[in-house]
Amino acid sequence: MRATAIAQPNIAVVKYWGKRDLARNLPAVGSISITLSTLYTEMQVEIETGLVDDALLVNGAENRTLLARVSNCLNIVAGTDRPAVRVSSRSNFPIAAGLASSASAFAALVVAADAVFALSLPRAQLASLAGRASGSAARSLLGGFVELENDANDISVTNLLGATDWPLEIVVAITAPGPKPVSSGDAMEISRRTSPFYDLWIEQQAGDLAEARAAIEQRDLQRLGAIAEHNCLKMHSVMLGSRPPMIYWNSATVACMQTIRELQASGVNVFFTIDAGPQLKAICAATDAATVRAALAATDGVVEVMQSGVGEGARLLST
Ligand code: 2P0
Repeated sequence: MRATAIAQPNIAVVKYWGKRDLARNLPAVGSISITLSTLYTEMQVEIETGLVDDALLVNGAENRTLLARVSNCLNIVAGTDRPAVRVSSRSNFPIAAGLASSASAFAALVVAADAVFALSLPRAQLASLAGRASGSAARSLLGGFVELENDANDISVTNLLGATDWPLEIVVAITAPGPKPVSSGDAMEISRRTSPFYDLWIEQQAGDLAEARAAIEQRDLQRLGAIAEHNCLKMHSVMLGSRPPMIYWNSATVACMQTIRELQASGVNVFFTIDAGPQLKAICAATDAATVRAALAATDGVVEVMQSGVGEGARLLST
């Protein structure tokens, strides 16, 4: 028995930062994201007779570091009595570098596991299970513009707009493709325990979500950009104020922000966001993507530029 699923990462315009419940990996705040179309992770899960322990290949190489997290996610989906499986993932973009590779990986994993173990779980439940493995993964179960709502006991995801409702482009400036020094999960906990700005971050999130929701409903890119840049820089301020301080940016990240400011000053409707890594993501109308891409590619320290439209949620490719 074998199943293969595909999922795209998502980029949050209102960020998830901080956990309310570590054991169940419940986020402390809601978030809103855009699911990408061209970056992807394909995940194959295979039940193999005689296999004693789970095995994991990531881009063709055995990966023991991620194996425990993958096994744990499979246990959450299918229970601990399940047979051992061989898991193989392949991503077409750098992993663990602030490009939401865990979102696409765990979204694809739950969809493949659901098929291989013949569970036929509803999508809402798959999103909740993916979120247990990686908070942002829940959002990649859906396409388009997705809100993750955070109630007392669980999370749920809803579509604010479908994949074709607002044809934006996301231009990703890669400034350092290597893995990040501190995982998002660890960094969130350091923020919660030590940042003097953490409580304010949590307190203001409902207002930021409402503003982003309204901007998306009106398809108002300038309004969305204003709240998304504010929310992103506020999240990084929480990290800057932590002890030890956490700075995911490098000089090229800052140069990219300046490039976006120059584009904005010249009348291009574009905004940026940055996650737990040094890459900058610029979001603009499809008609401006070539201009934005050229400007970021010409920015000092940018090693590669990737581009994506808005994509669909995780789905099964084959069984
Ligand atoms: C986000 N990030 O909303 C935020 C912004 C990074 C910065 O969700 O610990 O890998 O696995 O639940 O999902 C990255 O965090 O964290 C993330 P875990 P995850 O996209």
